[in-house]
Amino acid sequence: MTKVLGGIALIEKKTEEKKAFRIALETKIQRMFGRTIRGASQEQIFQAISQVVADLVKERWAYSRELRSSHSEKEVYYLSMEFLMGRALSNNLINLGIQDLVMEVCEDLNIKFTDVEEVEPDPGLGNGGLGRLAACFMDSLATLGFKATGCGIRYEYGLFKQKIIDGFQAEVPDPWLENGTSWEIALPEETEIVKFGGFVEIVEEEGRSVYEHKGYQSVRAVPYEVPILGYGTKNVNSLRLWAARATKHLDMSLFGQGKYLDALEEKELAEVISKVLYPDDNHPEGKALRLKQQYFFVSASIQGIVRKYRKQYGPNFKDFPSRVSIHINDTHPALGIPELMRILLDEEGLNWDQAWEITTNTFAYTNHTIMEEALEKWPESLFRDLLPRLWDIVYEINERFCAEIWKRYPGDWEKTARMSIIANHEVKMAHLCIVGSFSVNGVAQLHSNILREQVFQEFAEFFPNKFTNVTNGVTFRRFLLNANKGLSDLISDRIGTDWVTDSCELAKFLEYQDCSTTKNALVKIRYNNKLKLAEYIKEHNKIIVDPQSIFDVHIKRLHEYKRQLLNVLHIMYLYNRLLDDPNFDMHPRTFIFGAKAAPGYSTAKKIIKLIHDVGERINNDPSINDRLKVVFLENYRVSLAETIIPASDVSEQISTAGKEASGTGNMKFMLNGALTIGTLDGANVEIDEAVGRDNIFIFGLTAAQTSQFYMDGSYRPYDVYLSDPYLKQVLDQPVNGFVNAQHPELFQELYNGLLQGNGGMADPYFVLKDFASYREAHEEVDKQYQDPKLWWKKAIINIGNAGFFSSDRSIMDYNERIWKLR
Ligand code: 26Q
Repeated sequence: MTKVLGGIALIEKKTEEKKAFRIALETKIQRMFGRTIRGASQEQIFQAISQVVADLVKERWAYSRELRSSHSEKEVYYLSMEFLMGRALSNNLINLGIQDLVMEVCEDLNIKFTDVEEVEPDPGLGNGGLGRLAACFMDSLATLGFKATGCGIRYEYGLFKQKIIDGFQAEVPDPWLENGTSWEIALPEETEIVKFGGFVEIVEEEGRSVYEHKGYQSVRAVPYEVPILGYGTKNVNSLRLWAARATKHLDMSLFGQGKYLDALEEKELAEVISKVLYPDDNHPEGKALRLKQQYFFVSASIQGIVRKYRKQYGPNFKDFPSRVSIHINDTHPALGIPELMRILLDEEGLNWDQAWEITTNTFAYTNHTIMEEALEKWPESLFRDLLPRLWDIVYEINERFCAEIWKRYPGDWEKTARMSIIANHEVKMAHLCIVGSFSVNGVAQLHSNILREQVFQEFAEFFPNKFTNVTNGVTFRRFLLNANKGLSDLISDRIGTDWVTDSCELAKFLEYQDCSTTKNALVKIRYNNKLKLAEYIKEHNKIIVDPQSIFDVHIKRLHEYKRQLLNVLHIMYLYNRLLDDPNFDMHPRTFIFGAKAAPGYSTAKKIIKLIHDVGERINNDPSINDRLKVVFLENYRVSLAETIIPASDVSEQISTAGKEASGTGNMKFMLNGALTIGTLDGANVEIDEAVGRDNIFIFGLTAAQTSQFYMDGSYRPYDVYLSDPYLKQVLDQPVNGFVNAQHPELFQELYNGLLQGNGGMADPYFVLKDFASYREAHEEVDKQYQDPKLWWKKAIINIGNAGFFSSDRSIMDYNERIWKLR
C-alpha cells in the first residue's frame, strides 16, 4: 500500500516538475527573444533550454561553493593547455538527473530534443587524447566529490573545423563563442596581471638581494568559470579558463595623439594570446606565441592559487603542499614550477631552500608522449627575452641540480650534460618537470615502463621513488550512459544501475556471456546505432552503407605512428582480392575513418587524400557488389565520436608498438562492446590482459622488437616489399595510377618514405613489417564475425571487463598515489 502511494506521489512530483520546467522554458523564451515557443527558432529554443538548465546548475554551484569554503580540505589544481569538454547540455541534464523529464517536456511541446542538442557547438578546446583525458578527469573528480579546479585557456577559436575538398583537408576557423555560451561566468574582479619581457634589476635591501622586474609589458588575465557537475552528487567543481585582455582598454594618450591604430594594435597584441588553440598534436611547435600562452595561463593560475591560499590560511606557506597539489598535464604548464618559486621568493620573501621545498612537494607531472621529437624544448634566447626572471630561476634550479648529479657521479660530465635542464642553449621542459615535481607518471603500464627504463632512465635512477604509473580511463557517463542509451538501459536492466558510478559492477554483466536473449538484445541495439550512423553517412558523404556489414572504425588524430596508412593499404589488399576472385569469401565490410591532420603536417594530409582516393575507386566499382565500402567522416570531434563508437563492431588500435602512450579511444570502444584489432601498445596491453587473448585480435611487432630494430638498424622494408606480392601490389598502386590516374605523383612521397625514407629511416613505423600479420588478424576478425554466438559473447566479455578503464578508477589511483586529497 505504501509502495503504491509512494508511486503516486512520485508521479505527482514528476508532473509538478515537468510543469515547472515548462513554465520556466516558456518564460525564458519570452524574456530572451520576445517570442513564444511556437514562434521560436531551433537556435532560440536551444539557447533558452540551456539557460534554464544553466540556472539550475548555478544554484547547485552556489551551495557547493558555500559548503566548500567552510571546509579546509586539500584541493588539486589540474593545469592543462587543453580541455576537450564536448557538448555540455545533455551531459548536464544527465548529471542533474532531469534528462527524461526535459525530453518529455520537449515532446509535449512538439520539440525534437535530439535536433535541439545538435545546435550546441562542440567546444574544441583540445587536439585529441590529452585534452579529452583532462575532460574525463574533470567529470570523475566532480563525481567522486573531490575538490578540484581545472585551469586552462579560454581560446576564442577552438581546433579548426575540417572540410574535405576533393579529398584534401582544408581548415576552417571555429569561432565557437560566436553565439555566446550559457555555461560560463566571467569573473573580472578576479583578474590577474601577467608580465612579459623587460629586465631584472637586483637591488640590495637590508643585506639581501631583491629582484625587481622592470620594463615589462603586462597583460590582464580574466577568468571565466565553467561549472563541472558530478553525477549523482551535489558537488560542483569549476573549470577556470583565462582570457587575455589588454591592460588599458585603449591607450588614450596614443588615441589623443592621433595614433588610433597604434592603440588598437597594442590591444590586439595582448588579446592574441588567448585567440587560438595550436592545432599540433604530439608535435611541439617552437613558436613564441605558444610560450606566451603557456606562461599566460600558468602565471595567472598560480597567482590565483597563492592568493586564495593566503586568504584562507594566511602567509605561512609551510603547509602549502598539504593543502594544495598542482598537477601539470604534460610539460605544457611546466612554467608553473619556476612561477611558484618566483612568487615565494620575490613576493613572499622566502629563501631558496624554503621555496624549493614547498614547490617540489606541490607539483606532480604526467607525461603523455614517448616520441623524442615530441618532447618540448625552448630556445634559451626566446625564454630569456620573454621571461627574464623565470630564466634566472630556471638557471639556478639547473645549477643546483647539476651540482647534485656531480656529487653523486663525480667526474661524469656526460651524464650531467645529458640530464641538465639547460643544454645546447635549449630548456628541456620534461627535465624541469621531473626535477621540480614530487611525482612523475606515465599513462599506461607499458608507457610508464618505457619512461623508467628508456626515455628517463637516468632520472628514474636518480629519483627512484618519483616514478609511477596511472593508467588512463574514460568517463562512462558520457561514453556509455549518454552516448549509447540502448546499451546502457540493457546493462542496467540486467545488473542494476550501480555501474554508472561504480565501474567494477560491470563485471556482473559477464554472467550474461552465454545468454541468448541478452545477445539478441545487443544485436538489435547495435543495429539501431548502425542505422543512425548509416543515416549520418548518407547525409554527409552521400554514400549508402549496409548496416549488416561489419563497421570497422579508425578514429583518432592523423599521425604516421597511428598507422592509418597500414589500414588503407590493407583495404586495397581486400579490394584486389575481390577483383581477382569474385568468390573471395568475406563478410561485407564498411571501413570508417575520422581524423584531423595538423595543418602543417603534409605527410598526414597525403594519407587523408589517399584514403579518399581509395574510397572513391572502391565505392564506385560495381564489380565488388557493395562488399567493401570506405567512408571518411569529415571533422571528427567529440560529438561525432559519441555517434560513431556505439555503432562500431571493430575498433582499430594499430599504432606502432612502443609509440602510443596509452590511447583512450580503445577503452571507449571496448566499453561499447566493439572488439579490438590492435598491437601490443599503450593501454591495449592492459585491455588484452583484462579480456584475455581470445577476446581481442592482437597482431604485429612488440615494443621490445621495434625498439631492437631502432637500435640495431637491421630493418629492411625493401626486402619485405619484394618478398610479399600482395604487399608489393598495394604499395605500387598509389604511384602507378591505379588509385588516382590523374595524379599518381601525389603519393610518391608516401611511397618513398616507406621504401627509402625521406631523409631518415625507411618505414620508421613498420607498416610493411606488420602488414602480413595485420592481414591475418583481419582474416580472423572476418571468420569470427560469421559466428554471432561467439562474437557477441566476446562483446559481452569486453563490456564486462571494461570497469578498470573508467576515469573514476584513474582518479582514485591519482589520489592514492599522488594527491592524497582525503
Ligand atoms: C606542444 C607544444 C607546442 C604545440 C603543441 C604541443 C602539443 C599539443 C598536444 C603536444 C602534445 C599534444 C598532445 C598529446 C597527446 O594528446 N597525447 C596523448 O595523450 C593521451 C592521454 O594520455 C594518450 O592516450 C595518447 O596515447 C597520447 O598520444
